[in-house]
Amino acid sequence: MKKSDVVRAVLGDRYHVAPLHHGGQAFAPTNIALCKYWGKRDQDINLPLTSSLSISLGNKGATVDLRIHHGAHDEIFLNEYEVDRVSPFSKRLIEFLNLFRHHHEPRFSVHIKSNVPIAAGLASSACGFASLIMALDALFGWKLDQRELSILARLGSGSATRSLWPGFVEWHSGIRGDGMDSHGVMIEETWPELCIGLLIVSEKAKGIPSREAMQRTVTTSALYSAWPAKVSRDLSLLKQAISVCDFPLLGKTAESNATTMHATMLSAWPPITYAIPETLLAMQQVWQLRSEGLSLYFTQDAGPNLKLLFLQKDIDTVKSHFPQAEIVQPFVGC
Ligand code: 2P0
Repeated sequence: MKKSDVVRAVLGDRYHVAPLHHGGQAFAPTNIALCKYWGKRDQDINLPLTSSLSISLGNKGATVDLRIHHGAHDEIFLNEYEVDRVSPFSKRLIEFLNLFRHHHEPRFSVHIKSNVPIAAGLASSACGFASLIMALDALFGWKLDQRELSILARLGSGSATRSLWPGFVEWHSGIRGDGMDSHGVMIEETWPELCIGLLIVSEKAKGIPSREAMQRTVTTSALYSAWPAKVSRDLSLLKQAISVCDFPLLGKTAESNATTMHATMLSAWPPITYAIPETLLAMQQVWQLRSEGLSLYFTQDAGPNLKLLFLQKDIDTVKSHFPQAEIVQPFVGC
């Protein structure tokens, strides 16, 4: 199955219709996985080996402003700066845009504004591709539903599948070869007291792309065979925790899911770790505070930064120990 086959299947007779408007604009939140997506059953159309579950970060994410451009090439701007057309960032984006047009026509001017650090393990590709597919939908006037948008966002980046909704989202892995059953599903429950602290220990781009790290883990780690069962257990624990607002259960399950994912990477060959010394120091600080009675947990993605998980009642305590953390309340003000 190729990406273009999926696009054709989703768009049907809307495939390659002329744009309805001159522009389209959309915002998508970034999302943090509480149960991670790590490993693919299809690398071309980003089908995962397991389901995953995330929380979207309110107004932290990306806004895409897409316009028809009458120049010789697409132009891409990130936070007001033009990005080199031949950079890996632009190439990936242009490759995605090409799925929806004939022979590079129409050309686009793409303005992306992101308020999350790019490539620091804060899922910038997730909100980037989710907002891009929504902006394309607005520009072409396809009127796709959220499920269809989620399937198309997945072609840009797996984690983008979950960035079409606020709050908790489960990405069902699906079993079909064409991936039509592999999309996000919103979990209705909200949890206003839930807080996430973005603890940036480094804004440097990650050394190894998650795409490559994931594949290396699947093919070389002896621990990976235990991962699908761990995910299935953690998904049901997380859904239980969300349904009854059991914070220690949510925190413990999310932290253990993340440390297990990183253990599979460390056991890959050549070994992979996204942690730097500051990451481990922050982890130890969380464990120390927890042993002293604070209900504080973390999760970590494909980068050195941690996301702290805690409840609103502990905001001041968390701020006093981690003054540099940016605190997000995913369910407040949305
Ligand atoms: C996640 N990550 O569930 C996991 C946890 C990183 C660690 O999804 O190859 O950029 O584009 O499908 O989505 C990062 O991988 O990978 C990711 P592709 P993606 O959030």
